[in-house]
Amino acid sequence: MSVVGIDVGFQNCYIAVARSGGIETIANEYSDRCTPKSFFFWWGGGNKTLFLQIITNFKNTIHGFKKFHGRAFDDPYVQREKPMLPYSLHKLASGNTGIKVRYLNEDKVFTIEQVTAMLLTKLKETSESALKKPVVDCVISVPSFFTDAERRSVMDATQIAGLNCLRLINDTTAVALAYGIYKQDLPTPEEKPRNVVFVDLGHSSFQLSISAFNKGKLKILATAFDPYLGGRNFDEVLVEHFCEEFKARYKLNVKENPRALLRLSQECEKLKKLMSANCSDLPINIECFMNDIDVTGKMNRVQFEELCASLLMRVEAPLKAVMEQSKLSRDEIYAVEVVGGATRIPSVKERISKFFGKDVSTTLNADEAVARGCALQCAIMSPAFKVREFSITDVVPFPITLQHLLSCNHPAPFSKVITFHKKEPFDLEAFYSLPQELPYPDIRIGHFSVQNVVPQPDGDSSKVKVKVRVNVHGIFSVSSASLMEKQKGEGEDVQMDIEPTVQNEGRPEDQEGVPGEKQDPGAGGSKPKVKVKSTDLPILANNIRQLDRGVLNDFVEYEGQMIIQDKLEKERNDAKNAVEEYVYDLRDKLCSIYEKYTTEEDSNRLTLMLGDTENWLYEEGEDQAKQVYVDKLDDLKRFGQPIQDRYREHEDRPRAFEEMGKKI
Ligand code: ATP
Ligand code: MG
Ligand code: K
Repeated sequence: MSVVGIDVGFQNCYIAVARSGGIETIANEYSDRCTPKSFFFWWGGGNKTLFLQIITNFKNTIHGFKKFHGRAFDDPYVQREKPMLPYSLHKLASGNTGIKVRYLNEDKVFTIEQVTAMLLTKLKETSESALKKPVVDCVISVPSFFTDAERRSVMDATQIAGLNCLRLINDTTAVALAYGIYKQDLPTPEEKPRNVVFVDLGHSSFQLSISAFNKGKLKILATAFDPYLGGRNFDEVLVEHFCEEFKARYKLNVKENPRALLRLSQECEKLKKLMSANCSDLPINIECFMNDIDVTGKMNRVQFEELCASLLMRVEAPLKAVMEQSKLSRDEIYAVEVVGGATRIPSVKERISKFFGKDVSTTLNADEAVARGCALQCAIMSPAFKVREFSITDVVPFPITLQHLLSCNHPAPFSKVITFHKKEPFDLEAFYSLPQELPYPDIRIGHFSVQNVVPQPDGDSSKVKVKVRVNVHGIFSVSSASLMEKQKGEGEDVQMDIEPTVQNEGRPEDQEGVPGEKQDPGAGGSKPKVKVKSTDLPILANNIRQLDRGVLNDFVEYEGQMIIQDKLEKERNDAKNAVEEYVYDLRDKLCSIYEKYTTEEDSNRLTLMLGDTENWLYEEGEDQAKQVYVDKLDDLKRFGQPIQDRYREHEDRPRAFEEMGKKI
C-alpha cells in the first residue's frame, strides 16, 4: 500500500509519496492532457495544449472551486465569485453550491464534493500509474481557516473518491512537519522550544502559523490568515488595469467576452511572474485578442507595486495577529520560513522580512512543502511504514461555543468530558462564537440531542457525562454520552460541573495532555472510588453541515460509474484510433511494399475506400460507439488482410526454406 500526501491547492495540486529513501513528488502529468470526463480541470501551468483546450472549452472547464466547500449558494463569497467564472453555478436543493457542466451530452449539476472527488480520483489514478500500486491511504491538506462544514465537505469528497483520508492537516502545519522532522538539532523537551513562523501565500489565500519545536514534536502556538488574499488578487489588479487600457486604446470591452477575459488573465499571470525576476519594462502581447485585433501593453515592477499597494498593505495584519496570539516577542522567533507561489513576489517578501526584522528563509521547496508534509504525516500514521515519531498539536482556528467550550487556538485534536445533571433528554447546540471572524455567515456546527436520559430511582437528577471532541481532521462532534447511576448509599454532590473536565483517552491523537485544564478526579485521582453503573446514551446529531449518508453512498456509486464510463470512453477512442491508424498504414503500404501483391484495380478500389473512411472519421464517424469502429476496421481488413497475407507468405517463404534446411 502506498503512502501519499495530497496538497489540493486553489490553483496547483501536488502529490508526494513516502518511500524508504525519503519523500518524492509525483509529476502531475495530467495537467497537460484533457480528462476523459469530457470536462476539464484547470489549474496552473502555461501548457499550450491545455491552454487551447481551456480556451475552446471554457464553459466546461472547472477551476477555482476549492472554496465552495461547505458554502451556501447565497453566501456572499459565492455570489462574488459567480460572475467571474466561465462555468455556471447552481443552487442545490440543500441550499449549497453546485456546478453545472456538460456530461455525456447532458447538462448535469454536480455537488462540490463530487467535483473535488473527481479531481481526487484523477490524482489517485495519476499516483497509481506512477507508483504501480494502489493508493488508498492518504493525508490531505486544507487551509487552517477551514471550518467544520468545509472540513466535513472535503472528507465526504475523499470518501466519494475511494480514499481513506487518515488526516486532514492544515497547510502550514504540514509545512511545519516537513521542516521539523529532519532537523537533528532541535531543543530537548526540557529546553526552551524553537519558534518558527511559517508563511504560505498561495493563489487564493494567505496563511501563517507559529510552531514551537522540540525534539520529536511540534506545537502550533497560533494561526492567522487572510482567506481572501492570494496571487489571484494580484492577477486581477493587472487584468483590471489592462481592461481599462484596452478600452481606451482599442475600444474593446474585454469584460463582455469571457474567452478574451480568460486569455488576458492567463497573460497577466505570466507577466506577474516575470516581474518577480525583472525590474525593467515587460511587454504583454496578445494576437487576435478580440474582433481580430492584436493588443500590446507593458508594465514594470514599480508600476505593479503601485497598482497593488492596497493588496500589499493587507500582508501585515495577519503577521501582527499571529504574533499577538502567540505572546512571543520578535526576538523569540528563530526563523521565518515562506512557501507558496505568491511569496515569490519581491515586495511581499520584503514586507514580511521588515515586519520580523530578519531575512525570510526559503529552505523548503515553496511549491512542494505542503504535499511533502502530508506524505510524512501519512507515513507516521500508516502501520505499513516505519518513521520516527513526531507528534503534532494543532489549534482550533475559531472559538466554538457549546456551553462556552473552546477558546480560539485551543489545542487540537482533543477531547473533553462535560458533566451535566439532568432528569430528561436534553439538547446541545454547537456553534462558532464569533460570527465576524468566520469566512461565511453561517455559524452553526450542529445540534446534538442526548436521548434516553431518566432521573435516578430516587427522583434525583442523573449525572450525564458527555464527551465532545475535535478529531485529527479538525472536525467537531459530540461523540458519546453516558448516564451514571449512583449505587445506593453513595453520597455525591449533585451540582452541575460547570468547569469542563478532561480525560486523556490514550488515543494516538490525544497523546498530548491539554495544558491548563483540570483532570477528571474520577480518572485515576486519589479519591476513594465511587461505585457507579454507566449506561451509554444514544446521540442524535442534527443540522450537521455535511452530506446525508444516503446521498453520499449514491455519490460513491455514481463516481464508480463515471470511472467505468471513462474507461469505456477510452476504449472507444482507442477503437477509433485503430481505424485511423489502419487507414494511414495501409495507404502507405499499398504504394510501397504491398504494390507487387495486388492488382492495380484492387489497389485503386481500396485506396478509394480508405479515403472514404478517412472522410467519414471527420464527419459522421467522429463520434460513434466503439462497435461501429470495430466493424469498420473489420470491413477494411477484409480487403487489406489478403494482401498482407500474400506479402507475409512471400517474405516468410525463404526463411521457411532456411529453417527446413537446418532441420535436414
Ligand atoms: P492555495 O494555497 O491558495 O489553495 P495554491 O496552493 O494552488 O493555492 P500556490 O501553488 O502556492 O497556490 O501558488 C500559486 C500562486 O503563486 C499563483 O497566483 C501564481 O501566479 C503565483 N506565483 C508562482 N510563481 C510566481 C512568481 N515567480 N512570482 C509571482 N507569483 C508567482
Ligand atoms: Mg497552497
Ligand atoms: K507509521
